[in-house]
Amino acid sequence: MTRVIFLGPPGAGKGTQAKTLADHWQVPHISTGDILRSAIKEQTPLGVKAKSFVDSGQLVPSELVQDMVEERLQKADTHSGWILDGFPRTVEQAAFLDNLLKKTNLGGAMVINLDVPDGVVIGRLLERGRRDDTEEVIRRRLEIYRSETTPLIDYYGDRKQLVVINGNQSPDSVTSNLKDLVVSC
Ligand code: B4P
Repeated sequence: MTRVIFLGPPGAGKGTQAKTLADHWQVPHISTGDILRSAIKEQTPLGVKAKSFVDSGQLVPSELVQDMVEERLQKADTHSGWILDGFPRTVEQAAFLDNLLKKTNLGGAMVINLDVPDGVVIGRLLERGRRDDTEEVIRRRLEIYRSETTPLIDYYGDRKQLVVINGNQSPDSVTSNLKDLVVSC
């Protein structure tokens, strides 16, 4: 069973790699950012609550995202595995996910940290130009990444679940490193 979690700063290529590998491994790509953006577009109750957080580069309150992930992981297409992109982003969310996985008795996941320097991710995101890709919002997302998400590197490192991949290479080279890694595990 393929269960992979992508960590990394905004713009590290989590979404880019998760999409490609989900096709390759035939498992669902679960992106909390994509689910939130689609809820915002459709103006669902979740979307209305999440909008101001996403637009300003802050984390959406964990209880909203956790409910969303729990519901998604109960769908039938997750039985053969999944790729989680953008979740967990805090130690609280990681502990929540651990509990959820314990309940299913199917073991843990492999956690991949895509390592990319700040200067490179800022350039990539400015070029992408999504509505939350303005310089000010990108800098806020990076600050929050440092304070809230980097503790997960130790969290998963201590649990021997973490692998670091150099994300500062061409998308194809990163994909090839990731395929080699997961085949060899
Ligand atoms: P996300 O949608 O997760 O966005 P991201 O971190 O900016 O993007 P990612 O790393 O996936 O980069 P991508 O592959 O697209 O989050 C957005 C917002 O949602 C957050 O700020 C927050 O508000 C909210 N949110 C989401 N999850 C949450 C959670 N768990 N808790 C609370 N709030 C949450 O790549 C970026 C660009 O780089 C693309 O243009 C791509 O083409 C390019 N690129 C990728 N790989 C490249 C490479 N190797 N070389 C050159 N360019 C590359």
